[in-house]
Amino acid sequence: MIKPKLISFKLCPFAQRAAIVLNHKRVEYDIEYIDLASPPAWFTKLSPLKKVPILLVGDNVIFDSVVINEYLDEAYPNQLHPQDIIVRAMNRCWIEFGNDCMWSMYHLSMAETEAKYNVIREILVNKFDQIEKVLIGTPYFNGKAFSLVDASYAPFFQYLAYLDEISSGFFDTFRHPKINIWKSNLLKLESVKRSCVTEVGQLYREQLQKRQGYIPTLLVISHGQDIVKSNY
Ligand SMILES: N[C@@H](CCC(=O)N[C@@H](CS)C(=O)NCC(=O)O)C(=O)O
Repeated sequence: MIKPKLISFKLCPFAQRAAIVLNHKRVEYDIEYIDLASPPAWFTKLSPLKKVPILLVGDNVIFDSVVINEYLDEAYPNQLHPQDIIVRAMNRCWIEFGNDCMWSMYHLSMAETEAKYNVIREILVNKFDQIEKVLIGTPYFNGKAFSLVDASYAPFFQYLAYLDEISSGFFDTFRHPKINIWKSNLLKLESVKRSCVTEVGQLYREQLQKRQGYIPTLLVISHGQDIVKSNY
């Protein structure tokens, strides 16, 4: 089988989803991180939406993390998507919901003022209320078997945990006990830990620091070390 190559960016949670599936399935793959602020010409030519991730399989360019993961699931043994077609459809629905959560988190990190930040935070917490209601399995979304939904949410939880260190309150164990258990189960998986560069937390804080918004006012980076200013 052709060895796939994942084109990524060190701070892309979408690309991380594909790396998780590749790791989980123990697929041999190459990975190349590009600088999205100054993408190489070959990438701009290859990527129809100019976004990462793309997966190169021979001459084929597969784009969008959800499509890439579906491809990987079909191409390699040990199917992660559930067999039952209605469960599979519901899983796809919640993956789409996870995309929405990811964008809320992005908007949260870009919020210009505390008031805007609080509005988006409320939207995200309300989304958590909905997820909490559909979470019936343990340790993973569908129960015992790790699936594509899990791979989709793990990077979201990872980045939200970084934001939570700066402005806590996303992971309310009383309001969302099941989400908290799910999140912890996902973040301790080796396939998740190995899906990003080790310095991702620091890079993310540096990226936040550069933004003109509310979040940077809570975070000061000095001499390579983070100092989180308490907002309470
Ligand atoms: N729906 C896409 C979203 C990918 C995405 O937005 N990637 C970001 C980096 S995390 C990107 O490449 N942005 C560059 C741009 O928008 O120009 C997916 O799931 O793969």
